[in-house]
Parts: sequence; C-alpha cells; structure tokens
Amino acid sequence: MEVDVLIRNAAQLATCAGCSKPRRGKEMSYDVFLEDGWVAISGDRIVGIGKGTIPREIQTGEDTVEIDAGGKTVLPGFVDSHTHLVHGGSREMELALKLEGVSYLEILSRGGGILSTVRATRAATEEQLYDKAKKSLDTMLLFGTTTIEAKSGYGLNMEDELKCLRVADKLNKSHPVDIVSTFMGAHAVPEEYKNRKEEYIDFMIEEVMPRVKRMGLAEYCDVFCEKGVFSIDDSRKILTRAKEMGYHIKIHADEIEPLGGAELAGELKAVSAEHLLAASDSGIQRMKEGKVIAVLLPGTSFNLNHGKYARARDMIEAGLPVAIATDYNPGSCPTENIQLIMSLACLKMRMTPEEVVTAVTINGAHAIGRGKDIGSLEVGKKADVVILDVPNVQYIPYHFGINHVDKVIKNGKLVVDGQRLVY
Ligand code: IZC
Ligand code: ZN
Repeated sequence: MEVDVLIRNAAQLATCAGCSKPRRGKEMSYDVFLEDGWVAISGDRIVGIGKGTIPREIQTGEDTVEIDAGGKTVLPGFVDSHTHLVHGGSREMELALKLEGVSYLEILSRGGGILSTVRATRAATEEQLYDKAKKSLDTMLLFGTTTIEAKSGYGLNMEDELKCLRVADKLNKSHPVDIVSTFMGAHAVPEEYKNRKEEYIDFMIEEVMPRVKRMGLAEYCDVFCEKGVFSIDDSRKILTRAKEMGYHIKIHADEIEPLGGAELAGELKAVSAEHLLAASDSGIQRMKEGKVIAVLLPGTSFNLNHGKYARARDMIEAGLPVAIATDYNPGSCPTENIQLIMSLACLKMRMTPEEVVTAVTINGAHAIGRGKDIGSLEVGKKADVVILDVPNVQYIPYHFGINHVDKVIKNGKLVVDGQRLVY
C-alpha cells in the first residue's frame, strides 16, 4: 500500500495504546515506548505503526510525505480537555489586585472576574470573537494540541451564549484543531439577574439548554459549582436536567472551597470533575465509584498563586483516571501552552512524565468522549501526531517553558512544520 505520510526513525515513539477505557491508577504510568519507531498514515488514519524495519506492504511513492524523526520523540496529538476558548477581552488588571491579596472570588463578587469577561464578550461581534479564538487555536496547535474541549459561559443570555457557541462550531469546521463544545451557562449569575439566581437557573434550564441541544451546538453541560456561585443543590438541579436533555455532564468541582462537588460528580456519574483542588477523600472515593475522570488544571493553581494543587498522587493511588488540561481562560489561567502545564503537573503535583503523557493524550480524549478515535497512536485511529525535538518523554516536562514541537500532523496533514503553521 502506498501511504500518504511516513514518519520513521523516531528516537522514541509513545503510542499510549492498548487501553479502550481511561487509564487509571498504575495503568497511567504504563506506556508503550518504541525505539526506532515509525508511523504510516493514509488519508486521515494511521495504517501502520511499529519499530525497526518497516514491513514491505508499507510503500512510499512520489506523493508520500516522508519525515525523518531522527533524534526526536513522536506522540499522539495533545488533547486539551478543559478550555474556555471563546471570550472577549482580557483581565491583566486583575494581576495587580491579586498581588495585593484580593482573592479570585472577591474580585468576582465585586463584579469583576468572569463578569468583566461577560461584558467584553457581549460587546464583541461574532467576527471579533472568531478572530481572537482562532489566534488562540493557532497557538495551541503550535504547542502540539490537536483537539480541545471549549466551554461557553461568557454570554450568559440566549443571544450571546449562542453567539459564542456558533464561533466554536465555525472554528471546529474551519480550523485544523477539533473542538468539542460544552454549554456552561451556569458559569456565573449575570448582573441583570443579581439576587435572582433561581430565576436565572430556570431560564437556563427551560429556554437556553433545550435550544442549544436542539441546534446541536454542545455535547456537554458544565456548572461552576463554587461558594458564592452555584451551590451543590443548584448544580444537581442543572446537571440532572441536562442529562435528561441528552447532554453528557461535567462539573467544575471543589476548585476553591471544598463544597462537595467531587461527591456530586460521583452521584451523578459525570464524565469528569474538573479542578478538584479542595476535593475530600470521600469525594475521591465517590468519583471512583461513579467512574468519573479527574481533569486537573495545575496552571490555574500556579496562576491563582495560593500554593494549593490538586492531590494528583492520592487520586492516582486511589485508582482514578487523571487527565490534565490548560483551563485556558482570560482570568484564572491565561495560557494555551499545554507543555508548560505538563511541567507543572510533574513539579507541583508529583505526577511522573509517563503519567502526564497519558493525562494529555488518551485520558484527555476519554474526558471528552473521543477515546475511541484519538489520544493514542494505533492502526485505525485518527492520524493526529506530534513530533517533538526531544530525545525522550522525560525530557518534555524537564526542559520547561519552551515549545518542543517540531511538526504536527492533524487528520493526516502536516499543519506545523519547523514550529510554523503550514495549513
Ligand atoms: O474567567 O475566571 N474558574 N471559571 C471558573 C473560570 C475560572 C474562568 C474565568
Ligand atoms: Zn474552567
């Protein structure tokens, strides 16, 4: 068979293969590292993978793109399973407040934080939001991310939530990076509903969520379950109704205060619970029983600067599957750089480089319902591949803060070459 792309000679090839479910506990550090690895691609699919001599049936022709990955490491494209991609404006003015000791929730309660991004997002046109989000997606792709989840939640009314979801939908169709959309109308109570939270929740449940679902604009529904934002009971109500409407569910759980969001995720059998800095032992246990994936976001801890990180080791030792993601957003984590997050996961949460690779590939894919199609290098899976200019997997988090990507192949096409976009 004449293939379209042949990558050969990889110093190390991390397949992350061999597990149809999210990897949990010890399975997270199990990985298949092939030396002298090769990957063959036809169309948008992987058609062969191995080490050493390439079998005769894999043939190259004039049109085959041949890539010598000598001295480099080849991995599945990174899956960033938690982002707030589409938003207007930025919040650099909050940095000074933070340095003065004003907390994230205090800034929000003063009408800043998420609410300031809501004002900027409402004021932006669809085209402006598209251009800004596209720029971020390009950055993500340059850092090796080939699929992301993107949450709405800066419109907080019918018109502006739909506007943001349409931007994500258009980008999913026009940009190489694939986007899985999450509806997050319960991100904050907007100013016009101040002191009328129940009415806002009912409006979301009765009008916005059914319409978004009918329009096919989101697969998941998420809630910011946090002190002063949405309570456990609010979250249970919204997510229960979301499930009835056919959404898969996620929850921002125990990010700042230990409210019991992890326990709720277990009770509702959410696909994932995210953040979990303040998750309790019983929450971890309930998540395990409910087969919930822990999506941890160490960049947010780093940027909130309070020194608290999720207990990744306890979660892995308890047998939970862990994914890690950027949480890219304009407030608590303004970075698209998944490789920096990998370093923070190692250094601050004591995850091993092997666990971290699992967390940004196959477990990230499962956290957004794409585990069968992406997240590992296996025959039949989508040809989303990154080639990093590093000698082995351990080197990625070790040499931190820079971009190790040399090439990215997305849907079988070379889209980043020599750290430049070529799509
Ligand atoms: O804009 O602050 N935590 N939502 C929940 C965020 C952080 C994003 C933001
Ligand atoms: Zn978030």
